[in-house]
Amino acid sequence: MRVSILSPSVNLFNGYLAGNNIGHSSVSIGDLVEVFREETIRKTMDPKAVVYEVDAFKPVEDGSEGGLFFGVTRINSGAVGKEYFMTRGHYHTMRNRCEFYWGISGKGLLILLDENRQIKVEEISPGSVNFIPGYTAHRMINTGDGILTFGACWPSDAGHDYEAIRLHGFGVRVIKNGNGEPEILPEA
Ligand code: M6P
Ligand code: ZN
Repeated sequence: MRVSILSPSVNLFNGYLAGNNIGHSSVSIGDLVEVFREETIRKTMDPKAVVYEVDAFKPVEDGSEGGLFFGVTRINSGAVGKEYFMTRGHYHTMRNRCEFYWGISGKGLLILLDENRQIKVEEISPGSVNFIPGYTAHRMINTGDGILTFGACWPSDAGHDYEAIRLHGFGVRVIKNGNGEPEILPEA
């Protein structure tokens, strides 16, 4: 029997994924209409400025049952007004599907919102692991001065539901206060 050794197509430690079955997406200021509190400020900003990028390793078909996807997201440091750059945030279309997030570089906060609108905020830093239960929307926020890079692993049939967030929001906003520290405010 001859067994050959293949090099892995994914390298986690540099914060980038490259190789077969890896998709790349980039989300800019112009894509995030009405996501930040200060929509009027967002409209004055360069629409091409990148807020975050996602590399997603999808070794099985999107939507297939039983598989897993693996992503790396890089959120730039920045803000719209006082509100830190963040992901759009989503529930899973299949509401009971869970996910892991883990910190690779930089620092931030993970907002978890369940269907009873109970909110939990968890810190993320290099090496930290966060479990996202089912029925829970999740949004990552870069509260640091550098790029926040985090990994994610989720079921291939989870899907993304952005609509519930667009309609009802996350319940809280994370802003940089006068001391330069993150502060969590109830959504107006
Ligand atoms: C992580 C995963 C992805 C998600 C990405 C960006 O990598 O949770 O499924 O797409 O973050 O988050 P969002 O889709 O909310 O913008
Ligand atoms: Zn998810």
